Amino acid sequence: MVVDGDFDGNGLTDTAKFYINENKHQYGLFAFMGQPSGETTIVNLSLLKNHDLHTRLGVSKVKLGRYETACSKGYGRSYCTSTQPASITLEYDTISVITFGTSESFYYWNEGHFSPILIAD
Ligand SMILES: [Ca+2]
Repeated sequence: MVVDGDFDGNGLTDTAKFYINENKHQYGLFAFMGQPSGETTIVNLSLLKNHDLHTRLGVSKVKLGRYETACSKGYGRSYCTSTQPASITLEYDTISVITFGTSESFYYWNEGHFSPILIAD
């Protein structure tokens, strides 16, 4: 499960990938961010404990555009906040993580770092 894209819009290719640690029963989603220096910066996007869950996860790249979030769909806009807005507009390649049958979250580049947001649950 690997996704390539330019997640931060710096013109260099970045890669997102799940890694599983069998010994610790953990898995994590990591982004490998290409830097102008030629180095790669690694960002840990999420670390989860139930490693059996990985068989039900999918990661993909999202098309640019405007998306309604779970906040606006499920709970009403009055519950939306600055960190969970009613909608987001994606200007850069964005990582989607789907837990099949359960939820979809985006990890999108927002003001210099990745922001997670729940799109559907
Ligand atoms: Ca990039």
